[in-house]
Amino acid sequence: MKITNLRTVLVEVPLEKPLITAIHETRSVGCVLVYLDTDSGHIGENYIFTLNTARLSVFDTMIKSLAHHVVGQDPHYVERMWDGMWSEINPIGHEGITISAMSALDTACWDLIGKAAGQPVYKLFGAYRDSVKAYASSGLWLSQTVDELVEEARGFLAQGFRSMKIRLGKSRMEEDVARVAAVREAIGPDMELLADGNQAFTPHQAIRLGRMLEPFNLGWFEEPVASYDHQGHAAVAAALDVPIASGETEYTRRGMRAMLEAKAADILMPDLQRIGGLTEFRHAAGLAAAHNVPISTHIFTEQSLSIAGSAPNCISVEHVSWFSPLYREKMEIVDGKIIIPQRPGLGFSFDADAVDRYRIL
Ligand code: SMN
Ligand code: MG
Repeated sequence: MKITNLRTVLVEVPLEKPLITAIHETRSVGCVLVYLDTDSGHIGENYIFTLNTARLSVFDTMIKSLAHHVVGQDPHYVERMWDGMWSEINPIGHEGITISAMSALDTACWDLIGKAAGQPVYKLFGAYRDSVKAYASSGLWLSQTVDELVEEARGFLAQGFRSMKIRLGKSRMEEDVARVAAVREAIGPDMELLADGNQAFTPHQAIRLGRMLEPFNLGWFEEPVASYDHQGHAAVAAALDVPIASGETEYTRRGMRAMLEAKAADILMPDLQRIGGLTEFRHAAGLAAAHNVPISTHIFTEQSLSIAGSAPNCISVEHVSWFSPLYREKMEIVDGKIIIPQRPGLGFSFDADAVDRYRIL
C-alpha cells in the first residue's frame, strides 16, 4: 500500500457553550482535517485543532510542508517517517506547530494501517481492554454559576458518566472550594470528581488550595502550576495526598521524560496532538510504565481509544464532545466506560455532510 495524496480541509465546529478555564476562552474549535489517499482505495483520516480557529492556516501550511515524508510511502513505516520529520524540523523546533503537524500525519497513517488490516488499531498495538473509564469533561467551566455546575454534574450522571472534571482558578480560593463542594454534594460520595487548575497557581497557592479541597476527595488535581515548572509540580505532589495529574502541555517522549524524572506528576496526561501522534504516544506510555506512572489521555477522545485499549497503564480517557459532530460514528458509553469500537482503523470516519457544513476552506 502506498500513500498517493495528502488533502486537508479546514473546518470550524461551534461549541454548545463557551469553554472557559483559567487560560482558555473559546466558542469553537477549528480543525485541519487530514485525508491520506492510497493506491488501495483506503483513506487515512485524522485532525488537529486550535481554539477559535486562531492560526489554523499555520497548522495547515506546516502539515503540507511535511507531505513529502508520507506521499509515495507505505504507511506501515510510521517510525521511519516520524524520524525523517523529526530531523527535518530541527532548525525550527521540536515543540509546538511542528510536532502537531507530525501528529496529524502519523495518526492518519495508523488509521490506514488498521483499515488495510481490517482491524481496530488497539488490537494491532496489542490489546489490553475493550472498554475504558471515561470522565466527562465538556463542562463544569470556570464561567458557570454554582447552580449551573450542579445541573450539569447531574446531567453527566444521567448520561452514564461516573467521573467528571471541574475547573479551578476563581479569583478567591474560597469560591473554588464552594464550587467543588456543591458539585461533590450533587453527585454524592461514590462518583469520581477531578479538578483542573490549568496552571493558575503558584506552588504555595496550589498546596493551600489542595489542602482546602481535601474534604471533597478529589481523584486528582491537574496542572496546579505552570506546565514548565516541573519542580513546582513536584513540590505540590510531595505536599499533598491528592494525586497530581499533568502533561497535556508538554511535547514528545522528551517532555514526558523530563516530567517523570522530576516526579512532576502522579498521573501523566499526554495529549495526542502535542505528543506527536500515536507512534510517539506509545513510546510515552511505555516510558511512564517504566516509572510506574499511570497515564490518562488528554482530549482527542475518539483517536486516543487505541492507546486506552492497548496501554496497560492507561487508567482513563477524557471525554469531550466537541469533535463528535464531525464523525459518522458516535462513542458508546456504558456504565461510565467507553466501548472501544471494533471497526477497522481508528474506528471513526468524517461525515461528508458535516464536513461541508462546517467547512471554512
Ligand atoms: C483543556 C485543555 C484544552 C482545551 C480546553 C481545556 C483542559 C483539560 O486543560 O484538560 O480538559
Ligand atoms: Mg487540563
